[in-house]
Amino acid sequence: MIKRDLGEDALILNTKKVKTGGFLGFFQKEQLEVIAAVENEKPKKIEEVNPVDPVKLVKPVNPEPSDLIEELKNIKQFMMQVVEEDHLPGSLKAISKRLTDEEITSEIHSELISKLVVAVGQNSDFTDEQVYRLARGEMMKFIQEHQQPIENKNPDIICFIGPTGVGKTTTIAKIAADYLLRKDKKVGLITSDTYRIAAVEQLKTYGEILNIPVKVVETAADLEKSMSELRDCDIVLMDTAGRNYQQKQYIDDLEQLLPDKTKIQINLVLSLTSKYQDMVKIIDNFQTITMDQLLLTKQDETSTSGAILNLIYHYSIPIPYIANGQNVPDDIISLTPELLVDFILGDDKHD
Ligand SMILES: Nc1nc2c(ncn2[C@@H]2O[C@H](COP(=O)(O)OP(=O)(O)OP(=O)(O)O)[C@@H](O)[C@H]2O)c(=O)[nH]1
Ligand SMILES: [Mg+2]
Repeated sequence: MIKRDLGEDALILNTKKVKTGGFLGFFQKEQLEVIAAVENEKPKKIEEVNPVDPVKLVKPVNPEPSDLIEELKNIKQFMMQVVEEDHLPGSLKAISKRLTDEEITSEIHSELISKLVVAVGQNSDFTDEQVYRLARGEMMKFIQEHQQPIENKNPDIICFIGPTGVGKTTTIAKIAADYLLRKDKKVGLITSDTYRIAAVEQLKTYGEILNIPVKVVETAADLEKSMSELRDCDIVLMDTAGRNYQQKQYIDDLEQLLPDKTKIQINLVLSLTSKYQDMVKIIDNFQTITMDQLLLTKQDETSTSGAILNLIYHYSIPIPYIANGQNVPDDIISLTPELLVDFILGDDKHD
């Protein structure tokens, strides 16, 4: 059917069975999804084709015909055999499994594996070690292509928002200490968390240890006043109450409080111990308050780091730091491509 519709040169890239329709999982129809491409035409995704129905063409994918077709040619001879993980060469199977175990999204997974299939396929005598090195190289390139540079817009105030208990206050203390002790900056702290018992005391304790001022605010007017009082500081960090940002109402509340976008840098803090889909939901909810950066915490408490790569790729947002423990100020690291490759593929102790 593909050849009939797209011509003799059509190339089938992937086929898979999908279930559609039905009710509560019953009465579903099994259909065949076929992804095909043809030279001299934009590749087309053929979706949910019932083998007995006419072929339906939908959604042209990324229109970069010349590069894409060149790449497709290379992939052609291998791709047919590697539709399923079982057919990957052994050395690549281990890498593929690793990416799956790290909970990397299928889009990133196929992109990385396709590149490796091409590289490895032409040199079938590669050792596992060589394939592992290739995988590191491809992943490094992928991160460098997609990682957003950290903006230096010099805001009046840097605000930390995020779900409950992810480590906002602790991370602020770590960053404050870094600015104060390593970068020799004058730091001020503000908190709007008058919601949780002892939240103010928690930040004030860090303020006392570091000997820096802490202001408590409840309204936008308080915030303006405190920012003005702290105008001598090189950097002002603002803590907020943890909220369930899967509910939009809390985002609206926050919007009432925060100053003009030009004055503020917003850091959304998320914990790597949470589910990727829940992170996605929270980020997607922040339409009205655009985040400038993401900070990820509790890396020490999870064995998977794929979410970091997923967020870099799917959200194009800078991720400057990863927090990896409870110790203030030590447990925070700058995220580099090398480090992320180590997290995902393991450093020297790989299988
Ligand atoms: N293991 C680990 N624990 C962390 C990390 N960051 C923070 N914590 C711990 O997580 C707990 C909550 O930290 P807080 O900084 O109070 O979190 P928060 O986001 O300010 O919490 P709320 O203000 O209540 O929303 C504390 O026990 C911290 O020590 C981290 O990177 N790794
Ligand atoms: Mg807090």
